[in-house]
Amino acid sequence: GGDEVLAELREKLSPRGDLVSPRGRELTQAVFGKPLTPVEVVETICRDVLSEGTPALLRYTKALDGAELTAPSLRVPAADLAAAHAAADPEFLESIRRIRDNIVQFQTAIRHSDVTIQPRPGVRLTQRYVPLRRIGICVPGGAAAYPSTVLMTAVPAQVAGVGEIAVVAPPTPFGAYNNDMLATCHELGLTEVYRCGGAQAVAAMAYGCDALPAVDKIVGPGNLFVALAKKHVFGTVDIDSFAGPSEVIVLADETASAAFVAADLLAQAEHSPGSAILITWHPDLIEQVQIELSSQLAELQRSDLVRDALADFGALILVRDADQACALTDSFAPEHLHIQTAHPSVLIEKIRNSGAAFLGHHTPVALGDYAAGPSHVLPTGGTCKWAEGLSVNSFLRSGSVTSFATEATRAIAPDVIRLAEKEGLTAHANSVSIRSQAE
Ligand code: HSO
Ligand code: ZN
Repeated sequence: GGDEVLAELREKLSPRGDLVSPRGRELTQAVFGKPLTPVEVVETICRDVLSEGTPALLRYTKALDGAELTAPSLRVPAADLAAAHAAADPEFLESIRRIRDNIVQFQTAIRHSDVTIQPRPGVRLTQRYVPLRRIGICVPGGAAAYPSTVLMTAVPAQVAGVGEIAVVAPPTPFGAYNNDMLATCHELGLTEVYRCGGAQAVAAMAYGCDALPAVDKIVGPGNLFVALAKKHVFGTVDIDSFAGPSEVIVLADETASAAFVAADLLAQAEHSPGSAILITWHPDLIEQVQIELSSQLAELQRSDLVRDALADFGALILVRDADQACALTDSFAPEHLHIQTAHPSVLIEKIRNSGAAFLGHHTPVALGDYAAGPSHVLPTGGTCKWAEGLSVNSFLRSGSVTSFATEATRAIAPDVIRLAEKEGLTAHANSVSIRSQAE
């Protein structure tokens, strides 16, 4: 049944910080002198960066990323950002600007604004929203370069009005030495870019060091070590989420195109690891999609990786009807939900849980990944049951503002005093009664 298949997938997709892999055994033996689990690695790195600061950040950048940097060369010079921008493909930069405008338009529209009510004469209650002062963005740089991640994190922060944005990317050809990534930073006016990644970059941003001043919140995707480090420093700073591999559930009926559905599943698997699940109540579609998958796979650049990801984390599930499909989807709670049916807006109403939903045959998830306007940083691993995707509002902190005139305080005083006395807190009661007595 679909239930078991999905439960098994959830299990396989959940990040494991407690296991030493064969490669991890070798690497941790070399760097730490003993085999450590990922959680132990992250705890060690965070502890060292907290106590030693910049030297520990540089030491781990050398030991784990192989880059010998100094405190000054950790930060990408302004001239390098400008040079990357000058060297970038002008059409690429035009796309970046158009996409930025799309993101700004949507994020501006959904930005929380202050709310004030005056429920009774003399009472004024406000919820006000204040941008965070300084945030840090993790940009991955392992298997591919992600200028889109710079857009999908920095632009919402800018719309919120965040004053300072630090970007960290590992010192790799896909990270802090990637021309497109650097050009995107320059285009967006991001001047603080650091050549570091992994747990050491997260720890530096959380605790602060001479070379990298502390931030208030850390966002953005990363590998297991980045995710575990963010979890470790949560509480010292805020984080966006504890993210695992990307996922999609495609719901499709007989109106769906097998070619489109297969293309969408392959796009998700391309994240390798990425989980791609089709749920349909149209039996013919499974077979048609299978045929499309193998013919489209042959044409892809990373076809081996994509094939493996599909085999490990993919599923084609046949259900009785649309209701069963919706129930299964809801319990899996996918990061991405793509509804390719005759009436997608009817089905979406039956599904509570999805990080981001895409409706219709012509709304591939890739539109959201790159250009539509909502951020592509989304809750994975079933966490969309209680978490939400990154947005402008992730960079605002709200606080209340209360103001009572004399008469209003006098009117509410008996209720306050009664409760304070019940709690045995007579000083509380007194601080109110003293005002009711005053003339
Ligand atoms: N699907 C990823 C975002 C992404 N896709 C970046 C391509 N580049 C997580 O939502
Ligand atoms: Zn994607």
